[in-house]
This record gives sequence, C-alpha cells and structure tokens, in this order.
Amino acid sequence: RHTMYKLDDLKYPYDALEPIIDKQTMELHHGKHHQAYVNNLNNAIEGLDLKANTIEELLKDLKQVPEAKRQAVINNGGGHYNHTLFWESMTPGGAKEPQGDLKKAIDETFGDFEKMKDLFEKAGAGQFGSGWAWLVLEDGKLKITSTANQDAPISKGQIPLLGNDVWEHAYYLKYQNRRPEYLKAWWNVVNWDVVTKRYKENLS
Ligand code: MN3
Repeated sequence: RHTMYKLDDLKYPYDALEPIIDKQTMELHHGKHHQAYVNNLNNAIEGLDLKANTIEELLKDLKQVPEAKRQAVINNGGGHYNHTLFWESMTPGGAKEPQGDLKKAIDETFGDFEKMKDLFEKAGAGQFGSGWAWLVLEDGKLKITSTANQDAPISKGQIPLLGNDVWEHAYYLKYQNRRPEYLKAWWNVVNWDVVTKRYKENLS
C-alpha cells in the first residue's frame, strides 16, 4: 500500500499576512519550498510497502521506512508535516492569546504568556542554522523546544502545538539577518484558536 501526499491550498491569500510576512515570501514558501518537500517525499516512498496512511503515522514510526530512504523521509516528510501545521497555525486577525485550559497550562508551566513567548523566541533565535521553534506537549506537559532542519517533534514522541519556521527562506526577503525581529513580529499572525483546539484534542 502506498499513499501519495499532496499540497493543500492555503485557507487565506498569499498577501493575507502582510505586513508581517510578505506576499512573495508566502508564494515561494508555500508554492515552491513546501511543494518540493511533497514531491521529494512522494519520490522517496515510491514503490515502498508502508503501513502508514497518514503523514503522522509515517513520522511516528520511521522504522517502517527502509534505511536507504529514511533520511529522505525525515527531511521531506518532516518538511511536509511541519509546514502544514505552520500554515494552519496562522491567520489574519486570529485570536491573539491562548484561551481557557491552554492559557492556564501556559501560566502554570512558564509563569505567564509573555514568558512563554520569550522562551519560544529564544529557542528560535538560538537554533543554529535551519530549523524550527516549537511549543509541544510531552507526556501531557507543555515544553518549548527546537529542532534542526525538518526534524519533526512527533518523531520524538512529542505533540507539536505550535511551530515557527526559522529557515532563512521563511523570513530573509523582509527581515534579512534579523531573525529575532521576525520571531517577535510573527506572534501577530498566530491563530491561538487553532493552537488552543490542538491542545484540547491532544490532552485527553
Ligand atoms: Mn519553510
């Protein structure tokens, strides 16, 4: 059995996140970079007999992928999964703060929302080279972390709630070398409704 992955359209136009993320960056990031991860993932798994039906099932159990193809699946499957979560976590004019139980858990874990954002920005700024900053659930607890390249938290048993892409392709046209500025501005386009929902669904 063999799933072909595809790139979904964004739920908002490429210019919807202006001025925080510019239209050209969105066009290239979604239409070229993410599309390339999907294409390369499909090439990597072509002809393989995999148990996985979904990208989550694939990344949670990488041992099902033959060793010769595994790094390509980590890179491109992770690229597909991480970016899908990234697009879904942003919207123009979304809820600007976490709500309800997630807000409570953030306050209990990090002190308050501002401290959580600060830790997240530090994780993103401190990730050497390309990678991601994350808010994840691990053993039912919130945690700020980062990953290199396209490594996906779900491959380490963590559940990603929110991730920001700190590859230069995500911000360089507008922010150039100023990654910390991009990380700070990015909060303006995060959709906390979606993150709060993801938290509820995964806490069980
Ligand atoms: Mn990217």
